[in-house]
Amino acid sequence: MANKQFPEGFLWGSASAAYQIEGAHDLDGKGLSNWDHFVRIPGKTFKETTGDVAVDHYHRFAEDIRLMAEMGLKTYRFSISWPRVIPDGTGEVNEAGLQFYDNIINACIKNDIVPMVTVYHWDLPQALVDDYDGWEHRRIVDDYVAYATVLFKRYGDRVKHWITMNEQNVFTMLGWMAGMHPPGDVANNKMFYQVNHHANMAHAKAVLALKELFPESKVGASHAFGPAYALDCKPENHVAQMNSNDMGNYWWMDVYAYGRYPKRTMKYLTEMGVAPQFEAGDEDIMKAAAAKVDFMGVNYYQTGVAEHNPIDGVGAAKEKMNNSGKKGSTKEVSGVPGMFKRPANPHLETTDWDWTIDPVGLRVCCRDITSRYDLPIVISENGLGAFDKQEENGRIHDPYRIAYLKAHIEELKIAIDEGSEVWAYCTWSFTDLLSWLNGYQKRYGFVYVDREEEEGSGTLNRFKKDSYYWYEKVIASNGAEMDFDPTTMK
Ligand code: BGP
Repeated sequence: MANKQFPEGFLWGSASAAYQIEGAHDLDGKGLSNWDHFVRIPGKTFKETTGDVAVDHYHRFAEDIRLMAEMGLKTYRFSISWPRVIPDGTGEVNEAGLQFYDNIINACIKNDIVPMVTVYHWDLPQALVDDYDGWEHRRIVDDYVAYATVLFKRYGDRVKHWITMNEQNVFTMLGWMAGMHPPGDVANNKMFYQVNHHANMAHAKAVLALKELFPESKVGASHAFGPAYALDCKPENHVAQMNSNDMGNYWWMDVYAYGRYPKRTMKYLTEMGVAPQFEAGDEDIMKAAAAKVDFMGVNYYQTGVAEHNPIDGVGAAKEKMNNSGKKGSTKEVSGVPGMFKRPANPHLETTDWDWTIDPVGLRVCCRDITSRYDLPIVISENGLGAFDKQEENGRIHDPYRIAYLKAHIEELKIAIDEGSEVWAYCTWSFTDLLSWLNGYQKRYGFVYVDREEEEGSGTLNRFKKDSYYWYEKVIASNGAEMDFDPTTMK
């Protein structure tokens, strides 16, 4: 049993994001966000779902945190809504918004749950978009840092773990390349890289600001790490794999950890005329911040495959992603001409939304980070989106989720045994919540929330799923007991 246990003090956690749970989108002085606008454009989200009410965490946070406490959760990762705190994005601060997060933080601490705060999980004040196109303008850097500093000053006495950015690679890729997140731009390579540079500078300056105020705090950014395997041992496919990891992962993680961009990709972007523009001093700031970053945050869901793609080969996907949960509806192979393409992996099962299920991939992430950066790791998200059904007696049997989490936690333990320093494992998510593009039917939580896509469709009441009881045992045994069968419970 002893050597099955995770390191002492390991943070067993779960995660959420403001827009996906809070609701109250226009209450108590909150400003509107880019997402409040985007979801109202017909066809952008599954069945036009919005986060107007979401799972009403704004009014039910006390109950949600009580459920976390009952489970024995060690850390809760949540995000703060920028427009709730600074309605116009810059300038006046909304005290009611700050108070809401005070209440959450205090409730966590009272229940021995370490609060882990994400500064930015995609909901940008719409006022900044109206004013100067948000992330597209360099002005965002100072506004972001001013916002982050408000949070650091207000909560820094109690919050010791900070995540500056959630999945910068995803919100920029879907926002400026795939047209699926705000602002809905397509194949805008030049802006994509520029926006990323702005986000990198915002991250870097916020790290420096935090360390100035609270040198002992722990800070990192959360990257959606999807490692690529080479299709086979053909040398050109190995090069494709290097290109894929460089462009899809190290482009962000090297900035967080080293304060510089990978050379091969920078050369490629320069040749294409889409490399980001720097201001004087940016490189020094990026390096100074990287030296102060404490951990690499990893959101891990799936791996990909890389294959050689000639310069006249396939480009970005034209088909829509599978947002319906109809398994097998993604067939298209996409890629970056001259760099790589992404065929399917015949060795892996997939979810109903066509995401590969690959527990070993989580170990690959940890091993890679340990070798490349030698930084501690926080798994800030990992989980399975599935169709859960509530039975008449109120129970929700989700053995598929338990199997998924168990397999991933086992691989995480192997990574730790192999030398990775892992501080935390946060599942996605604690309660069911809104999936940005996939509505409410794609459920991730330990706690079932009674609602469907239509507003007003359920009671919003909470119910513990089988996986809730299972994770409770995992936490109580510090990872040693993973075979508990919750269906045996009355
Ligand atoms: C990550 C995001 C989360 C969450 C999760 C599940 O990319 O950080 O906010 O949504 O993925 O994704 P989805 O909701 O698309 O299934």
